[in-house]
Amino acid sequence: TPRIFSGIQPSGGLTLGNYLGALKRFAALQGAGAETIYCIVDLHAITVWQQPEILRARIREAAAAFMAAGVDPAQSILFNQSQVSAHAEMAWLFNTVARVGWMYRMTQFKDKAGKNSENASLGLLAYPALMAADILTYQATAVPVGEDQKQHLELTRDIAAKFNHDYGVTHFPITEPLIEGVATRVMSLRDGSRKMSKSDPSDASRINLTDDADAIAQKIRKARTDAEPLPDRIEDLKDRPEARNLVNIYAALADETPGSVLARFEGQGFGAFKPALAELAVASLSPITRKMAEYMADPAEIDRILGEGAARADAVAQPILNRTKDVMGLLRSK
Ligand code: AQP
Repeated sequence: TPRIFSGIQPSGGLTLGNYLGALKRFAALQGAGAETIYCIVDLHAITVWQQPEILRARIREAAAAFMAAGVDPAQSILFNQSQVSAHAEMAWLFNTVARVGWMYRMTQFKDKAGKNSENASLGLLAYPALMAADILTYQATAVPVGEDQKQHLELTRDIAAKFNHDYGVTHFPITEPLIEGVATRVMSLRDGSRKMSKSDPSDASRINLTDDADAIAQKIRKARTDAEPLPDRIEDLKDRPEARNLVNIYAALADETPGSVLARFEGQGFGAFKPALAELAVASLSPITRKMAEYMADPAEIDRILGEGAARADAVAQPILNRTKDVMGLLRSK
């Protein structure tokens, strides 16, 4: 059976971008004849500074968001990365396979390290090797992600191929990225050229999964747009990134194509479109926000679920890690 793996960083409150690009699809992929393994990647989050108490809360909040979005811990394995030591061990092995030059080429490293990259954590540079470890420790065959993770997935494939080649084995699969749908890159509500991101300093740029109905409606009302009416074809929004983004968000929330959304709103301006989008967003997200709050009310239960998920993940990961060590000639007691 195909095995699907994906993760989300608890580096902030999750956004509509994380929901449409990741969580909603994670839930949809369950029970479709594949094994699904989903991870809150806390070891990735600490590649930039995290306040310990806040991080702990955000790991639980992310777990609540997964479940509220429909990830069922009985159907999928749901856990946090640092509880399964195979991730960190495999990442070290991959640090010896990956090349330094591969890491410097990553656009996410360049973006997050900024001008003073000498001062970035070594972990931020090695981030993609840990991500390859997350995926390949389960020999996962497919990874659903948003567009921004495409380059890291190509690096995962490069690491798998180099490992297999260097050691003359077919140990690791060449994982397929699943970048599908109209919401693979949800943009900021304030700037149509930037990705909606949980770590954007402007709260108005994103919709948080914890936002209430008023906040959602207000952010959509204030979203940057233009004064033109909507056309009937999405291609005609090529040079209007903010407008295109809102139409794509509508389509993704409604499970429609952008074309069918435009067929309904053609010729209308944002005075009509924004209230309709706000209503749809509130109707879609409110049940998730409510369920998240219910889960968050019982942190001990979240910890129990994550602990159980970690034990199941560990059972899959250990034999693959052991086999990797054997292939590399590392001695272990049997
Ligand atoms: N704007 C987005 N549109 C579509 N998909 C998105 N994803 C993130 N932002 C968008 C997808 O969500 C998954 C988890 O992402 P992540 O938490 O690993 O980190 P990220 O991609 O770096 O996302 P953020 O929100 O921008 O986090 P920060 O601000 O911490 O860097 C991935 O599948 C991602 O593609």
